Amino acid sequence: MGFLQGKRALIVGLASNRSIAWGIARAMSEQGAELAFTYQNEKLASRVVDMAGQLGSSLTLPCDVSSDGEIDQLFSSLGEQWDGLDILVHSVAFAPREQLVGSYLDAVTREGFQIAHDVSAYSFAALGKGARPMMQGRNGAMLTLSYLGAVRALPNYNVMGPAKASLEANVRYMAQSVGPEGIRVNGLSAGPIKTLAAAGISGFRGMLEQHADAAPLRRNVTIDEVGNVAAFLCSDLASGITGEITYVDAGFNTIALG
Ligand code: NAD
Ligand code: 0WE
Repeated sequence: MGFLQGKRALIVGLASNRSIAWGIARAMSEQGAELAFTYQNEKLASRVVDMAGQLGSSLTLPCDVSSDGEIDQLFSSLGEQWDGLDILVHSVAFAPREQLVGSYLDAVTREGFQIAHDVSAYSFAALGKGARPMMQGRNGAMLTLSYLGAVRALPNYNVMGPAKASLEANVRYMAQSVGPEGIRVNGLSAGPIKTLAAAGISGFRGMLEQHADAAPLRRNVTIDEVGNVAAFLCSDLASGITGEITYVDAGFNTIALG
């Protein structure tokens, strides 16, 4: 019997079969969880419906996380299908593309900063607010995806760095807020992986190579490795862990002058 048997998980952030959310969904499904998915817009709907079907799920709902109305609608629709929720996975980030090129102070604008923080950091709190009533009395767990750029400055990640720093602080404040209800909140900081969010970022391939060369394990991580740790963190096996950021990066963050 899987260690997520009987748990219900809502996965936000599936876009393709390369998405980190897909690795997480597969791992959670393997451990016996029942899944629901959201899709950002109608363009992604058919793909998400198809992938959900591959994991035996027919519960797919629209949600653009920049809209309070769509988040409200999401949880009212989910509440009609499920009488409770055990797991919320937030695997969403966005900054306008031109924010992710060149020197930070050249690229950053008030609007770019605001959008990056809204979609990539506030949305976790917003979804957490929506999920909280459905998680009462059942040892719920919330998880978000972060990146090393939250705590180290690196080229081109730019405003996403401050947004991920805000996201990681959100993990700690959300954990403190809902801990008394038995709900845990954690972050998983993944190493670089070639997904849609990484596609078209100039120099990403070189970064993947440098990362693999320097990391203690001398390779990059897969969405399945991230998925397995995500499944663990959201399971009762991790009942003593909350407010924490766990790195799944082949050890890269632990070294210097690798
Ligand atoms: P991805 O492109 O597969 O997933 C990003 C998701 O964000 C997509 O599903 C997209 O639809 C969703 N999204 C963006 N704006 C949205 C909005 N307004 N409303 C709803 N959904 C929205 O890429 P990914 O790499 O799987 O990214 C998932 C998470 O993992 C992100 O938080 C990212 O920062 C993080 N992460 C990625 C890497 C990497 O190298 N790929 C490394 C560490 C952390
Ligand atoms: O968090 C991310 C990427 C998030 C992201 C990606 C895009 C591309 C498309 C946010 N917004 C957008 N906007 C778009 O228009 N990662 C951890 C992957 C990533 O992105 C980088 C990286 C890494 C790693 C950008 C520059 C440098 C390194």
